[in-house]
Amino acid sequence: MTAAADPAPDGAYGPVRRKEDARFLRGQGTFVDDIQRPGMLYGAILRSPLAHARVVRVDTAAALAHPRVRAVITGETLEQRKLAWMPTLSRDVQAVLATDKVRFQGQEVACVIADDPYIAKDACEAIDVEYEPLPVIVNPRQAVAEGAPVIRDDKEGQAGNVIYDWEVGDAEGTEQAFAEADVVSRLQLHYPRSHPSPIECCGSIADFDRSTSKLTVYMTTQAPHIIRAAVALVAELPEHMIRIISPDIGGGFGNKVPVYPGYVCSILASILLERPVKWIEDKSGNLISTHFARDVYLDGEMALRRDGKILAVRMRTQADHGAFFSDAQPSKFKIGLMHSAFAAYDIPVAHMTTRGTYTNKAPGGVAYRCSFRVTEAMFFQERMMQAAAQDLGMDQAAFRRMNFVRDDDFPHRTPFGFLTDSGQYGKCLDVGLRAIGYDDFRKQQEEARSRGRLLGLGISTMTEPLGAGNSREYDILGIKMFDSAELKVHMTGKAIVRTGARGQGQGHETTWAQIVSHELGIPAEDIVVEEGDTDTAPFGMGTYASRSTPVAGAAVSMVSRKIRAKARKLAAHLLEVSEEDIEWELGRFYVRSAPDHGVTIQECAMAAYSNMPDGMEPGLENTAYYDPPNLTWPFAVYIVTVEVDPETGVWDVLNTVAVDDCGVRINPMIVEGQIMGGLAEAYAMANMQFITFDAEGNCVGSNYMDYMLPTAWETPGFELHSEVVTPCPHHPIGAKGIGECAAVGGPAAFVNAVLDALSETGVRNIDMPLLPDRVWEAITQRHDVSGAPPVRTD
Ligand code: MCN
Ligand code: CUM
Repeated sequence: MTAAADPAPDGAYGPVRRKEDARFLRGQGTFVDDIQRPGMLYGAILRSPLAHARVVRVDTAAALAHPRVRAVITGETLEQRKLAWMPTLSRDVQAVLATDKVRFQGQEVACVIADDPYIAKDACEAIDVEYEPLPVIVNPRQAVAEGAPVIRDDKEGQAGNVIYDWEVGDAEGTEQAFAEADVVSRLQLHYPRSHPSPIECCGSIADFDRSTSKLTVYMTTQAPHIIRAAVALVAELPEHMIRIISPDIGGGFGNKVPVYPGYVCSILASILLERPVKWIEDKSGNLISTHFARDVYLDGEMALRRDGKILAVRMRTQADHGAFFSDAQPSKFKIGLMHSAFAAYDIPVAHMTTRGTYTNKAPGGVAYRCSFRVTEAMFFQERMMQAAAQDLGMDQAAFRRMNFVRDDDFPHRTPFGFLTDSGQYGKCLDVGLRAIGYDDFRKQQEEARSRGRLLGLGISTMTEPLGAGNSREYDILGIKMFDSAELKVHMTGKAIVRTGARGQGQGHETTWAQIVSHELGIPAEDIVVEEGDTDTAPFGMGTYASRSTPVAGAAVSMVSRKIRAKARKLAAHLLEVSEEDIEWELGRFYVRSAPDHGVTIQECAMAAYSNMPDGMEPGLENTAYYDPPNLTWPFAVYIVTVEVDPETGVWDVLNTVAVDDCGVRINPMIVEGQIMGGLAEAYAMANMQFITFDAEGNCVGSNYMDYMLPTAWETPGFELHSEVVTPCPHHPIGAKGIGECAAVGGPAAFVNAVLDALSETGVRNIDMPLLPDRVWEAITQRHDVSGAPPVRTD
């Protein structure tokens, strides 16, 4: 079967209310912490207060003396069993519990197992750890400075703190294009660390059954099958003896892809004690130690012709990976899909160099609504576009439009080598400009300026790659990226569909049912969707990089078509005609020459169990594995207008317009929810969220007093537009991913708007978050405000 779009009659797509919300709104979801197992014990983790120190001694005697403490696991305990280190998803190793050194504040040092979680936590405080502090490295510059301490001295052959140097593109061609440029525009910025902050923290319950040797783990994971593979490696258990169950998840945002030491500790404790062991991370633990995102220094230039044509782009990036390189990303690419930058523009040549370094910070980089660092790529792209237009004295919209890939120019090879396949970029921009009232706003802005008021407008336009893989190019640890769906139609015509994805709030229980319904005409309410149990779900790579609809969703439609093909044979048998004489309309087969003579899909289902033709295998179920030919490339335009108060640096959003083209929308209401959520996060990153480190490596922002999560009160309103639909040419239902678009493209629109308001000052950059004091500094001092400000601790 090919993926070519099938002209299935329109049926089930539309703004159907989310099925899962019935239980969520009633507080009846089942999250990891809701699950109780008989005889369950509780784990708590002691974390390092220091960012870099030698571990001299860990004294657990006082903790162990507590009558209700069952075990204390330390790095030393694990080392004796060769379990102190675990493999990461980027082929590094990470300490499960510290042995030789601690390498970031919040690193896991010991794990106490007790009868209840409070005792476990108290007993952690009774553990006496002697540390010998070491010099601390908190940014890539310090990491490569002369005489810098080697953070990863556990690794043989690791002389310094560089993890990798990697490049992509055409260095020579780019050099030449720059030599021929009329204008060269430059921009340097830092995309700060940000934090996914799901409402539910990470957690697991490991339950090892000695009698069957089977290990069951309930776990907050976005990728249960990958975790099963990782556990098989760490615990040295064969895969069929491991069952990972990911129940309801209270938000993931990328936070829940990696393997965490807490998971491993609960598993090892359960194997050791032969009791179920629950570990639930607390909020500060999550904020301080969980996988972060971004923390990339971007520096680049653009070669331009006087009339505005972009000739070439050069980018240099430096990524701060923290103490362990543990990003979950395609193994072929060292810095994720950063080189998807500038894909929306027709640029002949480009070159990028990247360097990854270790620092004394929690590991991270790829996590938080990013599709493997696309967020940084698009942020730099759209900030650079604004700077270049300004340098040329060109209109922001006209400059973008002039350089867009044209509608008739697909498939298009991007400057770094991706292949984009469809889009109507100019049309999306038109819709956005009209909605924001572009020309009027520019006039208002002029007029306001003459009265000392600062109005600004920021544009961000981008296409981004969502839905890895194809399996030729994308793998994680060698496991190819494809996905799967299994569909079982019961004899009554009700059905269950399972996929290898695992939603965390995106509405899969609704949209997968809509896809089956669209393909087969079975009402969506008659279809149950189940994900996240490795014993029952078909193998898949999980949910991240907005890959569920592009890959698992495609598998859902392909398996439905396999079912339809078999049902057609059953219909021919029931109607006593040959298959060629059968026509399909949604939910029903009929005889071409006698349209009233037909059978429903439900009647076919019954026949599959009660009246199949001779020689036909009974039943109506199947599985499809889907390996997408390409990524999907949604396009988006975000336009923001702001007013900046020159006295205080406070800025207010006046208007936000979003035009998202994600191809065919299965459920427009869910899609809008995804866009609104993403814009709220984009606004938060641009405006208020700040998680940084002082010179000693202390995490500043380890609680929600310091690290702001916007509520409805802080979040401005958004105007969404859905009129541009460019179906994905290779996806069976023409859909493209949407889960990350607004978080990826949004931040640049907010930042561009504030800088546009400040255009008279000559300020080129203020690094996020654009807190009032930083904006005020830019206005009054008339200089760029870059990097995280040093946080004094004396
Ligand atoms: N959809 C649709 N029509 C389309 C595209 C998508 O109706 N053309 C629907 C989908 O069927 C799905 C939802 O929109 O119900 C998102 O789909 P998709 O773009 O495929 O993204 P994923 O389901 O793979 O979700 C992952 C993505 C990522 S990577 C992060 S990070 C993120 C995000 O989703 N985390 C989220 N959105 C989130 N939303 C919630 N509520 N919680 C998170 O943790
Ligand atoms: Cu990069 S966060 Mo999402 O891809 O799970």
